[in-house]
Amino acid sequence: TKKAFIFDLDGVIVDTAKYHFLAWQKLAQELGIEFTPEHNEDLKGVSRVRSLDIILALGNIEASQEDKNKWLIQKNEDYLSYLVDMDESEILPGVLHVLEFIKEKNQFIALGSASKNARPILEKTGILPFFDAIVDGNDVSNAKPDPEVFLRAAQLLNVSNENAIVFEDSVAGIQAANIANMISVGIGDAAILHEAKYNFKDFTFMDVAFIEALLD
Ligand code: B16
Ligand code: MG
Repeated sequence: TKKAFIFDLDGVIVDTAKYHFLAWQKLAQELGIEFTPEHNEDLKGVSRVRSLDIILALGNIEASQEDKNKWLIQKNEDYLSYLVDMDESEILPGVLHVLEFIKEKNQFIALGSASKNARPILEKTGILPFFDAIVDGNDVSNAKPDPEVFLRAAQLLNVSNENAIVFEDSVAGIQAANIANMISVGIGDAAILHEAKYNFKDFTFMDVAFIEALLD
């Protein structure tokens, strides 16, 4: 049976977390809210709308829906301005090698991301053709740890959950994969991602033999 290898985007394929941080920090500054890199950790894998709520809570700010909508647009415009010059050099180390190996082995590759900006990022970095299915923030209504994003990716490929492998850098994403009965692979700090079935600091630590061993 063919397996589905489902990749999270931010923190797994590209390091866009730094751009999200810059854009949120700019907004926070305007609102007089202190927003640090540590605070930013809590936004990983979290939707845009919830991210804003978390930041406003930090500053004890209650805002109208109108203001919130305005700030969400402003944050996204700033974020997109950082992506203008994005190219393949922003793909995280080891990722291309793994994508190529999975393709060579004739297995499925999918994206399972909370981001509404996923497609342009895959295009700019030149890796869009690798993907057999893309499920992103435009397609789902329930955020990780709800498994919706990964379930839909597996469904699109007609692969059962047990035959899906999820690469994730966020705790919520690992939990979502586990809830879906998929094989969870943490990319990042193993102490933080300890609920994952397997852990790798990054893709340079993942030998293709690991992928090979998951196939049958
Ligand atoms: P956007 P992922 C997530 O992407 C990011 O980790 C998170 O920080 C961001 O707020 C979210 O996407 C929404 O992104 O504002 O572009 O729609 O890690 O699920 O690939
Ligand atoms: Mg992520």
